[in-house]
Amino acid sequence: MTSYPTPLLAGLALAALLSACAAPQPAQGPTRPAGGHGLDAFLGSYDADRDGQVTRAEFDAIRLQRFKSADTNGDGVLSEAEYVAEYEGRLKRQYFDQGRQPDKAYENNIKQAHVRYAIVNRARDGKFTWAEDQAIADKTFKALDTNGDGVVSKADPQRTPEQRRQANN
Ligand SMILES: [Ca+2]
Ligand SMILES: [Ca+2]
Ligand SMILES: [Ca+2]
Repeated sequence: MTSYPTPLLAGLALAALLSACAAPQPAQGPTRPAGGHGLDAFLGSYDADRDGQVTRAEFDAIRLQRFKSADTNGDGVLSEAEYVAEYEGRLKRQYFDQGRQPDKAYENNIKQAHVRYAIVNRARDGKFTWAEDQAIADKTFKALDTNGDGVVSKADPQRTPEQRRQANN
């Protein structure tokens, strides 16, 4: 049996309910499921209701959905193979939607997914947990919500790569 933290699920369900009341049109899902870099890619990957902003609830709901679908053996943690397979599934869909054949960039993206796994699975124990994912989600979301209003949108001034480098030093 896999157990995910139920208060989080309840919170997500509530958030989904609230946003469904606020926005009568049905959610259409993200435009760019396999993502990429930058604010546009982030909005494309996580703005499920396509209102131009990503709430923390939207971000968490999609991450949880990905985590659960990636956990094919249902043990509650992601192995490297599970993590990469889930990413590859999304990448395949994106290529299919764009009518593209797998190319050099595709192979590089898969290689990058292996590199990412090594980074996210800090303990190097082959068990990437939902708690580890949430810690990364916190950092990612805060880094993009530069105006600190709790949502990520085009209203958040993005740092240039140069500024980002300086901030990291
Ligand atoms: Ca949204
Ligand atoms: Ca697993
Ligand atoms: Ca913001």
